[in-house]
Amino acid sequence: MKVAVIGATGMVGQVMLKVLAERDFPVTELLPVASERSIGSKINFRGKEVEVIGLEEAVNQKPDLALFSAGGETSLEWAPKFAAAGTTVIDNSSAWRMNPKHKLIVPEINASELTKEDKIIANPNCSTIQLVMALAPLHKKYTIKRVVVSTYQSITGTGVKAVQQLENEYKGEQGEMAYPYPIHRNAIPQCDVFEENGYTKEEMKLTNETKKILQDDTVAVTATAIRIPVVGGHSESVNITFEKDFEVNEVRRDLKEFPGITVQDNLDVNTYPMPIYAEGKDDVFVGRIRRDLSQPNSLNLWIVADNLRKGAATNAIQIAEYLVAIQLV
Ligand code: A2P
Ligand code: 11C
Repeated sequence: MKVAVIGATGMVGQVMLKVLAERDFPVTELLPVASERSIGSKINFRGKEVEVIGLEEAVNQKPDLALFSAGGETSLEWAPKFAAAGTTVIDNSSAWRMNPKHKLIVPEINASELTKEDKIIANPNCSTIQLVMALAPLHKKYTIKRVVVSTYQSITGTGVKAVQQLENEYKGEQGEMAYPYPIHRNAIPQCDVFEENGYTKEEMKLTNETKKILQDDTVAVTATAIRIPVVGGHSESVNITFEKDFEVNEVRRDLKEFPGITVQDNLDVNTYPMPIYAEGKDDVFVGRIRRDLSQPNSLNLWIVADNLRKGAATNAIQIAEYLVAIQLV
């Protein structure tokens, strides 16, 4: 299969290449694509050097599949051109996510929505993916009324510039700032830009994308997204109120049984999810599962996942694997 990775030199693109190789995705030809300034440079794929090409050349080569992670504008302009050439696009940007004509997919939850008509498929935001992974099985069984989520997000979600900012701050050096404030020894209550309603874009993605994936607008979601000086994964403190009551042990079992979730919840030995252990893994880790003692039918959870893997590259490649398995690509 001819596979184009758009944004192959970027933070998520590099992880996409790694995950394609690790999972033995049937790539017969790889087309690594980046901006003009990278054309002609070499990237490594499965131990071989491959030359980076531009978007025009890639579309002319009519790949079977294109994985996009080069920002919303590139996706808006180029995904339709690839689709018109017969390529199936899986897009990691926010460009198509809330467009009602496009599906927003987390394979464990709603891959069965996909049909051969879907030529541009949206990959959700990283913090949304790990949240809905835990919500989906619980919503099915106990019916979620409301979710209150606070995130503790890795700087890798912002990209290379943020990683550089933190490294500069460690060393006490001046450099380009990805954030309006220092991130070392800090917590910044702003992920992405503010909208008119006082929430950030990241917070609104958590609200809106969750409803779309669960196919249920009645699920109320309120979010606060915080950037912390961590690499390796996003963490989320989640409070859920259900319509029906539950047994905590049964919830633990429901989560354990859901594909792609690993429960890490043993207080006797201080076991709970943390980004240093989630880093490099494909699963979503859930722990601190406990009843909210302050009101009926309510639960508290702690969810951690590698935002570049399940939050981006792995989820996109799992969508591709599903399409291959049912012969849509
Ligand atoms: P380049 O490395 O040439 O800038 P990140 O999210 O880590 O910043 O990475 C963004 C990725 O998207 C990089 O691979 C970058 O390529 C690529 N990219 C950015 N703008 C464009 C564009 N206009 N056309 C194609 N690729 C782009
Ligand atoms: C962050 N969630 O950590 C962002 C990064 O919509 O795909 C990914 C942005 C997106 O800041």
